[in-house]
Amino acid sequence: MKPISLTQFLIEQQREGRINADLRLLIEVVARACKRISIAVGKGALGGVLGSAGTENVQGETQKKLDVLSNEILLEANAWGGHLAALASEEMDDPHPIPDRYPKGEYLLVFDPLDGSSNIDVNISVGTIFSVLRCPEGVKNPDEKAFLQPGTQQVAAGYAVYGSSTVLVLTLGDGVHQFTLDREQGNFPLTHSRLRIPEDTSEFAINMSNMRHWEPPMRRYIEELLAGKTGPRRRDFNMRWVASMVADVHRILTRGGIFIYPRDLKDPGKPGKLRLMYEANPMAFIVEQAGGAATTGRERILDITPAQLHQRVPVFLGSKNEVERVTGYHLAADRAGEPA
Ligand code: FDP
Repeated sequence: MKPISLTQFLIEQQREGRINADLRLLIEVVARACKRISIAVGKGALGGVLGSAGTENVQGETQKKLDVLSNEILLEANAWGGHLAALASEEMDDPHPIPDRYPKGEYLLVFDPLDGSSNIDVNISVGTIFSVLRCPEGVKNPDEKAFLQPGTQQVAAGYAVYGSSTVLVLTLGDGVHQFTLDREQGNFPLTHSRLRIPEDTSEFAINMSNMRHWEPPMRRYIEELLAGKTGPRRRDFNMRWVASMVADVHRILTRGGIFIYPRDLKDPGKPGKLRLMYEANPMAFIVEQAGGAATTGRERILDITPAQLHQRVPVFLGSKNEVERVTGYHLAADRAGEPA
């Protein structure tokens, strides 16, 4: 049987009363923008888009030309449709209002236009991550405060991976679904419904080069994995680290695993590397919807009320039993009053 397309899937969701017409349009527009980003990424050096843009984002990170282009594509695609009240991007200091010449809608869109920037120039998978919130009632001109909602308030989240194929993974709060870009037809057929992350895994993803900066419970957990069959876990574990969060999370969604970007003490003022609103929240929503778990090592990511748009958090997500184990190690160390 021919798979249904993203458009058909969304119409069915609307008929079943799960989404309204505006949210359907929003997802369609984001998917169309991802298709354009996919084309730009796929052109590589031929598109003249590789390399640095010579600018820095709000976090002080050097922007790549493709970071800037992807951000512009998402902004332009979403500004005029009438479905959004405002947008916020990892690449912009402040929320982006909808220009007065366009109608405004009830949703807020938050995105990381191109995740895994350091992999752009070396032909390794990168991606787009997005999250959709409702604009608080009565707010006509949403500022940063309107966006500071816990992840439990997300009405949709998804990501696209620009890899050997382009996939779009989506949750509307009722399971996780995967669509694959058909490059000839230009549409996104549904290729996997109701993805499930196995509860157990023997695969972990972490940047091991930071080990010396980790907190003791974190070191304990990884040391136990590395000890393999002869250690307390009594089995061998394998490591994979693409260094594009989208690609690492996609692998975990496909075959299980645990992804960790812990707090480290290299820069004690920084609670982690990854951004709560652009990366952790949408991925946590997706992972939980697929039966996995997502914590900061201490608390559920989706329960955090953000204090700032660009806030960072430690991230532990994926196969439930591993996330619960390492979270348990952190909580036990805190209870015992172990110094960090
Ligand atoms: P990048 O810095 O290349 O943009 O979003 C940050 C991120 O990539 C994630 O995609 C990735 O998981 C992580 O940082 C990679 O961090 P390391 O440089 O420490 O490997």
